Amino acid sequence: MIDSKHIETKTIHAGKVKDGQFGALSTPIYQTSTFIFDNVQQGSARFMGEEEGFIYGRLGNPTVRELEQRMAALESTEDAAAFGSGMGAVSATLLANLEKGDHLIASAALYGCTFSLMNHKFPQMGIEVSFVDMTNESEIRAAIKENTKLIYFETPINPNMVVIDLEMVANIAKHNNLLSIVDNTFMSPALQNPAEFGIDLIVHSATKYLNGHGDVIAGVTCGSKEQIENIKLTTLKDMGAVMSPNDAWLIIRGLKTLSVRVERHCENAQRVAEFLEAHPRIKQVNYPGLPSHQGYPLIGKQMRAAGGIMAFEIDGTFDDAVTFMNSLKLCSIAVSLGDAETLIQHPASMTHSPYEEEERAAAGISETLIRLSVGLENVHDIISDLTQALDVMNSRLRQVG
Ligand code: LCS
Repeated sequence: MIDSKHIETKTIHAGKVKDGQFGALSTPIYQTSTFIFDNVQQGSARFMGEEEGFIYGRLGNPTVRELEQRMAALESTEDAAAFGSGMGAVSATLLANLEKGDHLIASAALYGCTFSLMNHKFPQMGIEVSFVDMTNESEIRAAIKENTKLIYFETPINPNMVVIDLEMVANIAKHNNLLSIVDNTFMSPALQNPAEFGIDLIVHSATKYLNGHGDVIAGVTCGSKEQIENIKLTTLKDMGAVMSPNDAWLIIRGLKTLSVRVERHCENAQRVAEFLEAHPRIKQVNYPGLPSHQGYPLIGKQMRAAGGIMAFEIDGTFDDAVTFMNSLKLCSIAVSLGDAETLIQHPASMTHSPYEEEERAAAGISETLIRLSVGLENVHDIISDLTQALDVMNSRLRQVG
């Protein structure tokens, strides 16, 4: 085991399992659904937890286990559990810690499907949710009730890029005996380690930066040994959103370049954000790397850099925004984020369509907000594409005028 504090070294070596059989450099893919026992006694001992070893693919797999160990090392937690999607991680982590009659406090703005799970499914299950402004400490404290079990949020928030103070929320949770859970998808462990600020559980959509190549749907939860064991023995085992060994292998490969990829995403995004902020047809840019952003003071404290994602408002109508997006040539109109390709999407009609119009307004997600996940292309090419699309929008406006 390599003992380094440096993220560049950790993404390549930390948690790696040495291949004792052939010394393979790259992790073997154990593409198997089950594992043969030497005899009945061994099978029984494994089921009883009296002997370590693999049993059946839904209960664990060596390739998936290596990814879990790598993620625990990267997030500085005791352990981790891998899932077949980010939503698999979110739902299994929440449901392992909630039961009928419980209450949780969540940020009003969240990824659309996480909001949908909490706003639609949880009430049907007798789980109550209070949606609050997570930047407002007194609003969080005021929402705590007798039956409150946990606090859940994202930082930066998908899609409006509001940054939440991890230490502030972790302290409220600790003083009130609540569990704190954060979705760290937008930052990845290359830029932010919530456990260092006292957050109990960290969920990821591994579909995004962790894998980084737009070819996998997956999720991971990191936390204490006790918490991860509870999730694995309840909602992961019995609800079954497990990760496939092939996907685990792709993510392990993706992790090796996480820190260099994220460094370039950040550099490119900073340049694009500055370009957009200075453009006369852009009304507002939400990017934590800009001094105008509410989260800027937390850079250097809880985030090592501002990341690769931003949201912005065109100075115009919804139709102008559509013209702009449809005129892009290099940037792809697609949901998801954290890939090599620059991706652009319209949250109100796409990722955040599970919100009703009034709910979106309450969560600070406007109808004209555009989200941009800045890729790894040459930044001049990205800016040229944005420029020409804004020019097309402008010329249409002049024709109409
Ligand atoms: N958490 C966050 C912050 C996300 O952005 C997403 C997906 C998920 C969890 C769920 O992960 P999945 O199950 O898709 O792996 N976000 C998406 C987005 O913004 N566009 O497309 C998917």
